[in-house]
Amino acid sequence: MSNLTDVRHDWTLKEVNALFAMPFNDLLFKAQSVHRQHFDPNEVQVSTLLSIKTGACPEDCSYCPQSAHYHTGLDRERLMEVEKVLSSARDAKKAGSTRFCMGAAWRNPKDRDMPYIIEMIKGVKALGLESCMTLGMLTSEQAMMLKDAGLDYYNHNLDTSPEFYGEIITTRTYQDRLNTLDNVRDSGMKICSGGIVGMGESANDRSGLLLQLANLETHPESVPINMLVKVEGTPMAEQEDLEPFEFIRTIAVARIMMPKSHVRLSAGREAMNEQMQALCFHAGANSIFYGEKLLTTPNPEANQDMKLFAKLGINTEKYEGFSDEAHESVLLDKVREQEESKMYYDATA
Ligand code: SAM
Ligand code: DTB
Ligand code: SF4
Repeated sequence: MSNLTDVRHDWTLKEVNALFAMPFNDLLFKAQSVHRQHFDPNEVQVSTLLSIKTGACPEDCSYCPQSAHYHTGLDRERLMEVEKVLSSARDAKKAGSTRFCMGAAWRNPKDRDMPYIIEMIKGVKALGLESCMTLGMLTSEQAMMLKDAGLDYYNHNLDTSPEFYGEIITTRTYQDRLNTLDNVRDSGMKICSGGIVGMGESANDRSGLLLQLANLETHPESVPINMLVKVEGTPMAEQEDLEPFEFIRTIAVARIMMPKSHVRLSAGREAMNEQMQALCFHAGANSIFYGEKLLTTPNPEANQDMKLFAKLGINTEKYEGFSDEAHESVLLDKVREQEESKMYYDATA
């Protein structure tokens, strides 16, 4: 067995399954111990998402509300104007977010889109935010263009194990995804890559996903673990809930296997209570998507998250561009606003 500071790339399925099978308290203790070797245990990084091009995607990812293959009632939208994107980025910064993630419902970006994408990256960087994009598959030339524009992170998820993958998506292969990750890595950008659980996969598939991520030559710097958001009209709408402890275990095992990566408690928080989220942070999650919307589905209100952080004594990670005072004052304003609206409600109830 490895010790708490090892960063390994040679995990076996048997070892991963053995981590999942540990008694819950032992697993959480191990994950928290690993976490403390590399991170401040009371600090969480916050990222805000924006859908810059929504719906009508040609891919058939069976969890996704944006696929043109399903009828989810989502209005399709063209690529957003650069100024509108930057206005959302300013709001995200005001709300205390340090990373701005822009997502497009594309199989891959087209050449004609690139000038706008590049302007968006430059604008977000100029605001002093970290930038992230998720635009589908990338060629090595496209990855270099994004890197040259200043993009910090590229998100491209493996989603699940290679074995289960074919039951979820048929329009692109697992190898296509690995190739895009290679192109992003070679460009020098940081990688954000994770997956979704609760899609009806087996325990071996959850292990298999983490095995793929942790055995990459370099671990993704960010690892989003999404709980399936069930959307009416998709083939996954009626999927049975994943046992909540199994989700927390997935976070813990990801933390142990990729000790230096930020593990993000990603989609699905809207359906989680505070206690469950607190256990995820205890298991080593140290990043969230912050703001009332993910790409197209709801996320907890920023005020709710700030209140939870206050209850847990969690601070949000700062970014170079932020002074401590500016950061604190943004967050305190948020909590104060919430308190005032509660007092008003109590007084008028
Ligand atoms: N179209 C690009 C792509 O798929 O490569 C980027 C955007 S796509 C919406 C980004 C990721 O969102 C997907 O890889 C998937 O992991 C996640 N996602 C999409 N729908 C989801 C859902 N219903 N529940 C949880 N995660 C979801
Ligand atoms: C990731 O792993 N999760 C985010 C982000 N990367 C792009 C997306 C979650 C999408 C949830 C469904 C929706 O809001 O459309
Ligand atoms: Fe399209 Fe991305 Fe949704 Fe798949 S996950 S259908 S590629 S937007």
